[in-house]
Amino acid sequence: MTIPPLSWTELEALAELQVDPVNGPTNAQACLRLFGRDESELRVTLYRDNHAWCPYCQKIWLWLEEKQIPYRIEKVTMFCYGQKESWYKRKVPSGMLPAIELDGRIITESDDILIALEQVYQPLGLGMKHPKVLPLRQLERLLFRAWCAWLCYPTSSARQEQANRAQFLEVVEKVEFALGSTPSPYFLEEFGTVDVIFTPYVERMNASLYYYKGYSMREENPRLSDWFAAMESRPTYRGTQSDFHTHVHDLPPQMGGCWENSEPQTKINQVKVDRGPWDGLPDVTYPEPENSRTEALYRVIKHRANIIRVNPCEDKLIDEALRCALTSLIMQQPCTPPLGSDKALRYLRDRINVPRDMSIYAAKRLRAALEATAALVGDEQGTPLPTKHRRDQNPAEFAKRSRN
Ligand SMILES: N[C@@H](CCC(=O)N[C@@H](CS)C(=O)NCC(=O)O)C(=O)O
Repeated sequence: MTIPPLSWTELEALAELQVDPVNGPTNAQACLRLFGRDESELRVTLYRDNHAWCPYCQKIWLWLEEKQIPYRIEKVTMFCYGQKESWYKRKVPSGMLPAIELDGRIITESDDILIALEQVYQPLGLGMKHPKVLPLRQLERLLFRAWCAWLCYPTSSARQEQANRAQFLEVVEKVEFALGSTPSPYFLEEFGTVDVIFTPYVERMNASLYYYKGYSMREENPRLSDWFAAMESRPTYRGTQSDFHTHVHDLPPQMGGCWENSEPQTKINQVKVDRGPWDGLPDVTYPEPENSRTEALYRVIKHRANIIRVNPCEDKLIDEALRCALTSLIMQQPCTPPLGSDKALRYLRDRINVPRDMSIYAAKRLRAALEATAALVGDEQGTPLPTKHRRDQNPAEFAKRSRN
């Protein structure tokens, strides 16, 4: 038995969500963060990418959120999904992200940015140049290079693949040792800069190795597992946290390619990430918030005009199909969409972007509702996601509403 779709007005009435992007918890939608303080205290603007894909931007974002420094956010297009804004190139000719403007001075390079921020606002825990921090910063770069060597180059033989894997695991052992050398789940006695520096790439390693190499970094390493759980206890991290689906499809164009191996586990993991079920993936372990369905509904309703417009299927078809998926999401009952809309629903399923669009659990709920609704009428997949660029995600298409 399936139920009829609700109208947009009926759906809107169910999408009541209290959001305060400026003073509330960390979120990807805000263009201003005040933490309850006055605008006169603003000294910092963070320039970061629209989609929250840039790992070095996440590092600065997390640091500012942890320190509760009032700041503005200006979102800039990355080369892989659109055209770099000319106003940004006048400020930063290379177009590279992140950058900050601190008291009118532009600073680039994420490490230099943190050092400059520490001078004004004091370090987060131990500072960037502290003797306990320096070797851990080097370890993070060592881990990054071993990850790139394994993931981002094609291998000529199974032996080479094994050697790359072994080299990465050797560095992971060093990370496990470092994490185990203090009683806290963090890298040092207390949470601080080092944890912020490790976060962006460890999150991307966890996602990409699961999907392209069949290796579950978070599940196979007890100290890293505890570290992830500790990070997830922080609302700041939750607000910047992405999911497996987003990362595995945003990384190839950014990294110049991600190469999968031939392990049976790799195929199994790829099906789970692409087709679901998405709950139970080791990309998040904190308990699901009560309002995840409402959050997903609220976010889709807010952007529905653009979501419908950019979908390759006819507007009327996706309009009704989308209402069916949202009705099913919120009423927790099946709602049959029009024939031929399976492809349109799956197109959207594959383009939900965490945390840009919504938080991780809201996205899982929405993906599941889109998939279950599509499956009622067919098994046609959406247009495949490109791997060389992501211009299907060009923010210019969402420009009018992207500042909300
Ligand atoms: N060493 C730099 C690296 C920054 C970097 O590589 N940024 C990339 C994005 S992750 C970038 O801006 N690329 C240009 C683009 O994609 O538009 C830092 O630490 O800030």
